[in-house]
Amino acid sequence: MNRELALEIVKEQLTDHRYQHTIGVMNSAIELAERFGADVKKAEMAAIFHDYAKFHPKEEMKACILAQGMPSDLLEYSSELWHAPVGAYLVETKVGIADCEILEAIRYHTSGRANMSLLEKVVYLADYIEPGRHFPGVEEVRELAQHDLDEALIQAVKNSILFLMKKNQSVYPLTLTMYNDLVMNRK
Ligand code: DGI
Ligand code: FE
Ligand code: FE
Ligand code: FE
Repeated sequence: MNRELALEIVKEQLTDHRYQHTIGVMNSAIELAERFGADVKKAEMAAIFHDYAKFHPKEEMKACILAQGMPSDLLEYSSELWHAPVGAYLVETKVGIADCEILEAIRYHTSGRANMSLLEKVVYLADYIEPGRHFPGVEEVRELAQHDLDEALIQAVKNSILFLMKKNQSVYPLTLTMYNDLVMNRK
């Protein structure tokens, strides 16, 4: 699928603001893929579709998680986590993207996980540093992303965990696993 068609398909699912975010993630993902040697075309596709399910009705996402045998512990944690695995499923079944690497990058773009593939890392980080993001600490992550993918990811996931903890919110176990994995395998 080419970029124009992909963007046309995803635009229908998103608000204007979220579509602009998607364009930012696409451009950042391409840049990171070029810099760190990931597949640029796959990074572009995964980025375009990463938030495909962002505005899917919660009840439908819940039903999808149960019906498709996705980890049911997702339902105990923030509903913000759901659009990632549900998005991967919809992008496969409704959009017709069959590439497993692209689908996994969509599936894990919110929670992260241990042993992330290069493509998963690129999409996760692009989602965090795209030019439209303005949260505290993002500039430091952007600078790290100039030369060290894993250090940038550690900083990004650490910021996210601290952000959730400051609000006394739960942290999904895979996110903690992502942090531990990156820190324990630090070069
Ligand atoms: O969809 P986006 O807003 O572009 O970004 P995202 O898919 O990374 O979603 C992040 C949201 O998910 C953010 O509002 C925080 C929320 N969230 C809730 N629980 C967790 C969580 N994010 C992570 N990484 N881990 C959690 O346990
Ligand atoms: Fe998202
Ligand atoms: Fe994210
Ligand atoms: Fe996003």
